[in-house]
Amino acid sequence: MDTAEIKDFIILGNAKEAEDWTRKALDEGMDALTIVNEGLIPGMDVVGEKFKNYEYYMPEMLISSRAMKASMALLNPLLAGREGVHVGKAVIGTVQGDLHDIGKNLVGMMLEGAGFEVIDLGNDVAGDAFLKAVEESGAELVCLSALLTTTMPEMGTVIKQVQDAELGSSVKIMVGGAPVTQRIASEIGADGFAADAGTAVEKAKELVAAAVS
Ligand code: B1M
Repeated sequence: MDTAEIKDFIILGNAKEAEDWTRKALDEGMDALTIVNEGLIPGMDVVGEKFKNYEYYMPEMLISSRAMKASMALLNPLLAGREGVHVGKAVIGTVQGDLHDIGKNLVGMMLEGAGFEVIDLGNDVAGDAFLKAVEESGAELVCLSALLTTTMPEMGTVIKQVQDAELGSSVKIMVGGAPVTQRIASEIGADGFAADAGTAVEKAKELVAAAVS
């Protein structure tokens, strides 16, 4: 089977076809990570580009995201159960007041695909919830997403809350989302910033290595 097919199902938002294709590919022995890396992520990359170019609007975005989730539901248990690919534990969420979660979900999915254990708190997440999740899970990384200029400052609030909890250098914080820049990330005291889901994985690995050293 050709991963170009699942990529197209994601772009077109065909959830049923994406699910059936994934099931069949796994039955035929295709590697779960190959499906993520060669099918789902490139598919969502195209969807993201179409968004930027005003070719796709919210409904298309949501149905593509639903197709991706249908496939991921079959892949997640296989990725999570892999021995030797666990590279770190990350708590991820969209900050309080912000309901946008498509990009955050993509970042979470990419992290899982790369071997991270991901604790997804969803959207509109209060600082206390981030802190509680970190303390309970022992995660080395907190990933904050914000899509609104009005909710970006909330990332700074969460960062301060985590810093005040004195967890030391064992916890690193990465921020991202369309309006976020490296300059803003530095200003609010984040340890790292990534502009997209692909670079988020590289940055996450870098930060986790720094957290445990
Ligand atoms: Co809203 N929205 N929205 N929206 N929405 C934007 C963000 C906006 C730019 C649209 C516009 O005006 N042109 C604008 C924000 C303006 C601003 O603040 N500067 C906006 C607004 C104003 C609003 C409302 C206020 C509208 C209203 O009600 N008047 C409202 C706010 C609700 C709230 O949150 N409280 C609102 C609501 C919504 C919906 C609920 C309808 C829906 C969200 C559905 C959902 O997410 N489940 C929605 C959507 C879909 C969008 C747009 C159209 C698309 C966002 C998206 O999913 N992009 C957006 C306009 C646009 O971008 N063209 C818009 C695709 C996604 C893959 O990209 O999220 O950027 P993105 O994620 C990328 C990177 O940013 C990065 O990686 C991802 C993949 O590469 N990334 C990270 C993201 N998080 C990261 C974290 C990291 C690292 C990288 O590390 C931790």
